[in-house]
Amino acid sequence: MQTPVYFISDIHLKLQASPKEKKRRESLYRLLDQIRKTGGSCFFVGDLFDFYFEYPHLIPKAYMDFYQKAVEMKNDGIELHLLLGNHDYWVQEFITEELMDQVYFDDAILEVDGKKLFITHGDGLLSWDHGYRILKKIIRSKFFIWLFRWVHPTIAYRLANAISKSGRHHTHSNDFNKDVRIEVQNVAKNHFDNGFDFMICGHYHLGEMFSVNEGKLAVLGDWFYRPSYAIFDGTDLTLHPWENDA
Ligand SMILES: [Mn+2]
Repeated sequence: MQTPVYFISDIHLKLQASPKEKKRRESLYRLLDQIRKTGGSCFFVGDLFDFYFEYPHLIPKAYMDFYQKAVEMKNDGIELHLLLGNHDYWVQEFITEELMDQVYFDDAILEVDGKKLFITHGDGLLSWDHGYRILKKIIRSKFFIWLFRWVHPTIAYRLANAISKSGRHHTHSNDFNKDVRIEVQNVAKNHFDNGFDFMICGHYHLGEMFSVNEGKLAVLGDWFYRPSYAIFDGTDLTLHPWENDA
């Protein structure tokens, strides 16, 4: 994989256009344009889309500007990687074959310039999250996806939009975040004990970096309140805020 590798997650591109959404996308595209200038790879660590479900002959039109930007990046020689999150797991050939260089349906293990990286979206990682892990298995099963495909797209997307609007996944209580910090660091420690140098995780919207033993853990921020990205330059992993004036 080409370095530097940029890691971004939880952008949650919305189905519904709004002035706020337009500003968010413009800010994202400024970062992506910067990546085009430096070269390297861009690794989306899940929940790039707030909802994505692809049908054999249909793709969502709400993300047209992103598809365009992705093509521009590829034309400039940027490698595009997408590890799927709990909001955008249901991709098919358009994403896997046309848009991205590589798509990961599960956690990814990378070896770049002699360093070992463990990359996970992070959903279902918490030890007490038993119910979610079962739900995750169901909604990712071939049968569920087959069944959902028979729901008319207009109804499927209306449903998704309603769920997305009611979602409060962007802010978590302080107590929850405290537990997450402890838990994710425990998971990271385990990986570092097994030879990994770095771990990158999304989903929890923290935008924080932790040193655990000899390793480093980045829990990426979301693109609502604390846009941030991590860079692996071939030696070290660092976390950076992006246009973070809110
Ligand atoms: Mn997520």
